[in-house]
Amino acid sequence: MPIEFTPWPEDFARAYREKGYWRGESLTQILRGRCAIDPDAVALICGDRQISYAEFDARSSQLAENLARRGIKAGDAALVQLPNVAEFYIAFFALLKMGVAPINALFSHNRLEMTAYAEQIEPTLLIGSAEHALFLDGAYAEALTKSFPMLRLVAIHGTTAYAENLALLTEPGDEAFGFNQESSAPDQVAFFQLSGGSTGVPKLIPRTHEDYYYSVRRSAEVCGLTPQSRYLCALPAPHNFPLSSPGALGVFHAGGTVVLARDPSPQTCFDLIRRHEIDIAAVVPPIASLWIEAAADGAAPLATLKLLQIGGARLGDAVARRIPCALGCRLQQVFGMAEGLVNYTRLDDDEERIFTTQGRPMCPDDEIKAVNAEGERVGPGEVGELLTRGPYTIRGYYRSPEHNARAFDAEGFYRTGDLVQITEDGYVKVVGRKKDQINRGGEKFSAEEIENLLLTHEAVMDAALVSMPDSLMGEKSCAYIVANDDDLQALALRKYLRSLGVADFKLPDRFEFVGQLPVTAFGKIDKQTLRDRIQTKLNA
Ligand code: AMP
Ligand code: DBH
Repeated sequence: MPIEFTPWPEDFARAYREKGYWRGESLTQILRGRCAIDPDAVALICGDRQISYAEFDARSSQLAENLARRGIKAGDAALVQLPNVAEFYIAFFALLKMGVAPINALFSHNRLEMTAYAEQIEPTLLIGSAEHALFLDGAYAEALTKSFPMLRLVAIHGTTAYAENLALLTEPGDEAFGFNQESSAPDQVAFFQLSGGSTGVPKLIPRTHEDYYYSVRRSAEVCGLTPQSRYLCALPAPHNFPLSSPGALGVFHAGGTVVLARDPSPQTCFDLIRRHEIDIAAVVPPIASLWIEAAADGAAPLATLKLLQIGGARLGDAVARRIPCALGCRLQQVFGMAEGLVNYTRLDDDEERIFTTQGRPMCPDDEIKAVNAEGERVGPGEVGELLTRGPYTIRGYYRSPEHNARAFDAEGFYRTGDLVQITEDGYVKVVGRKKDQINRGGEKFSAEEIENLLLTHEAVMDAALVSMPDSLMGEKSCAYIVANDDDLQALALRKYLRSLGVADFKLPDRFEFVGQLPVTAFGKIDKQTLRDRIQTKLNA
């Protein structure tokens, strides 16, 4: 059974095909295409390993073969959590070749997130990493297998006593390839992307082969990738930005080389940039600040770096202006979302544009509008919520009819929850947010998710999570708590949240204990007042 998703209306689909955005091709064509052109070119560098396109293709087919032998089949879903290692891409293509839809969890995700994903996709396959605390021993994998009887295979990157070794499953075997290359149809779901969320339960984003392929192809074009491109993947590999904007898939499409960094610190990345003559890299704003600082501290120049892409959270104009001089490269702002729409400043834009806007949509048929509270379009330069639809923006989250009714308007526009200004010539500036989300230096999560967890603590009567400004991260989170126990302390609440298995980046950075929470005229918690309060307190 193909994975369900909300299709584009027939007239839109027809237009997107006629205009060549959708080409009826599976994402697996990215690898196949490069193998036909230059199989010996280096696709991936991971530590000391250099992997050619031919080897990449062969290993992913071998893994598919081995998974198929163990009963994994087209139409299945897989829960995958890997750090930045070559096997992430090898496994991704293996699953695409088999028509198995993966959900690629971030390495920072923990038990709570992983279990919530499993509940939604009912995976037959779990791929994890022995480096992650969850998979150090077999307890969590066993618990998942108990809760999800359809889960039939666990493969772990690294050696464990309890599961198959993922890397070994990619090793060329003696047997002839027999697996059935049964990629799902190009107009069907290829994989799930993750949303930063604005509700209690994280929503999954079904992406089809041809819609995602378009965004990869067009991104590679906008960013000028060639077979000579050498891209540093320093952000978590599964994230939409380093996967597709243009990210690793864009680089593979162009025939270039992806170099994997285990973390985005200047210590790790500067060395890789010099050693592997990196010319393009992508980071979030706080990392850009760390890179600037390290460069000012006399780190050797990054001579080969031509383009630094920054996105995921709002980049301050002042930091933007420092990039070219401090790092000796051009800046490209990228404002994207896993739901689809990606905006880029263009390589030939003038500096003012590059420093002060988050770019413009990559596709001529991306429709964008900024609307006021009544849903009416506002004029150029006025602030409104950004709504969008287009050939690579989803029409619905996975199995979320109620949420979809709110997240999309009657004409199928996705309500991004971002407050923007759209300039006369179609450039977008992000000025704020309507959605109840924390964006902690590019790592996004729903306030409601954490509030719900806090409310399960016996001493917590009421809870509200709001963002507070932070000079490095842009924002951090502050939890306002009404407790029925005067002795309740921040430490105990953090410990409690940890015990629930929530990812560390979602733990409130600060707790404020209060007698009651302010409410609006409608009786809802007045978060703006709380944001103002914490800001005043921090300023004082
Ligand atoms: P998600 O929907 O979880 O993929 O997160 C996408 C969201 O990240 C956007 O809707 C914005 O709120 C935020 N975002 C991404 N890139 C930028 C950027 N360059 N500037 C400001 N916000 C951004
Ligand atoms: O933050 C994002 O989700 C994001 C940022 C830049 C994204 O999805 C993208 C580019 O594609």
